[in-house]
Amino acid sequence: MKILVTGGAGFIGTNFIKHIVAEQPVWEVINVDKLTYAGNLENLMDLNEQAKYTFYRGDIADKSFMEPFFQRGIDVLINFAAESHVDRSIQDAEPFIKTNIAGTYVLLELARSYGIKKFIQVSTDEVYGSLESEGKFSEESPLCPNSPYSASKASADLICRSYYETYNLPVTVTRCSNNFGPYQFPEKFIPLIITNAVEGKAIPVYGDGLNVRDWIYVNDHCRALETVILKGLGGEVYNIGGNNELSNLELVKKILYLLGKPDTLIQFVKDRPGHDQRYAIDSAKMTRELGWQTAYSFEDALMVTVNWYLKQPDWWKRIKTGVYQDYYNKWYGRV
Ligand code: NAD
Ligand code: TDX
Repeated sequence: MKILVTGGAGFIGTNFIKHIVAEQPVWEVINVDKLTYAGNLENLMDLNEQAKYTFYRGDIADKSFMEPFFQRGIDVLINFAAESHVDRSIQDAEPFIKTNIAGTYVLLELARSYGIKKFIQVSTDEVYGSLESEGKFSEESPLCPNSPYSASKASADLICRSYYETYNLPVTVTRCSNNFGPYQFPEKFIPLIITNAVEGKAIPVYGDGLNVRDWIYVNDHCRALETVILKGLGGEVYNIGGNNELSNLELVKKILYLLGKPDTLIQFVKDRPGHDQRYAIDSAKMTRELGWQTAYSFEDALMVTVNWYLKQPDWWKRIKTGVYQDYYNKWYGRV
């Protein structure tokens, strides 16, 4: 089987490729990634030499660059490529529109022209918008995105839907909750907490810190995506969640405790505009129809993640200097 992974040098894509190379060694994996600030080829340097893996640098929105991959034939495409950070989308939505919407459209068009067995669009629970204290998102919940990021992902989901309904293209959309684990870029909350705490820097908590997220270990998401490739149906949406809700404040305190750092590092800062209050996802369909469920306990996975960052200071220190530092100062320094 030949699988085209787009955005495979990012956080989830990296973990997914490592998972597939280990679990499905006969699959041929092609990774196409633009290597934006979030893409890091260093992540995949340790792939074993037997791995049937190749990398190409390019943009999913560039049709002439992408076309030869489809001409040569692909069985499965899994699209991770995206601009993925909500705060960046608030500062500048343009790359989100170009990659997340126009890029997905290019992939769908090429898949329609050349044919494909499965097209998996990796989406997010954020397309459903925000919940108050009760209830969970099901696959039937209305799409109600609140940030330019989530609106761009919801747009792509709807274009995917239309390609199934109109052209019978076998597109499956997955919507996962907040991932955490090794190789996550330290602009995202969990690695930001860990790395700032290690450096003795303040931990910026938006608003009152009572916003709730459902956290899932990235390996559980990767296992779910492998299951969708093997058993998922075209035209379907599958929610993937960790069933593990925590307020941001609870989460920071847990990590500070694991690191033996004081709560005095917590610094409440200006809230994110349009900040969704709560996400909670019902993944009963994944369990009922495809037999998937999470395999990792949150506490164990958080410990593994904290230890990974403690053992990889060079990896994140290289990232946290330079261009990223400029972004950090601009965003957190705003009034
Ligand atoms: P990430 O930002 O770490 O990685 C994105 C990757 O896409 C990077 O390697 C980047 O270089 C690449 N990329 C960006 N624009 C591209 C383009 N035009 N062409 C080719 N490559 C491009 O993101 P992530 O956290 O790994 O998320 C991966 C996917 O999963 C995204 O689609 C995101 O919306 C979705 N998702 C993420 C989470 C989460 O918690 N991180 C949860 C649910 C869904
Ligand atoms: O400095 C911070 N302080 C803070 O309080 C940051 C970066 C975040 N937060 C809060 C905002 C959120 O309530 O923590 C929560 C998590 O924030 P992020 O890590 O930015 O994740 P989120 O906005 O929930 O989106 C993530 O999950 C869904 C991913 O970035 C998306 O790509 C994915 O679709």
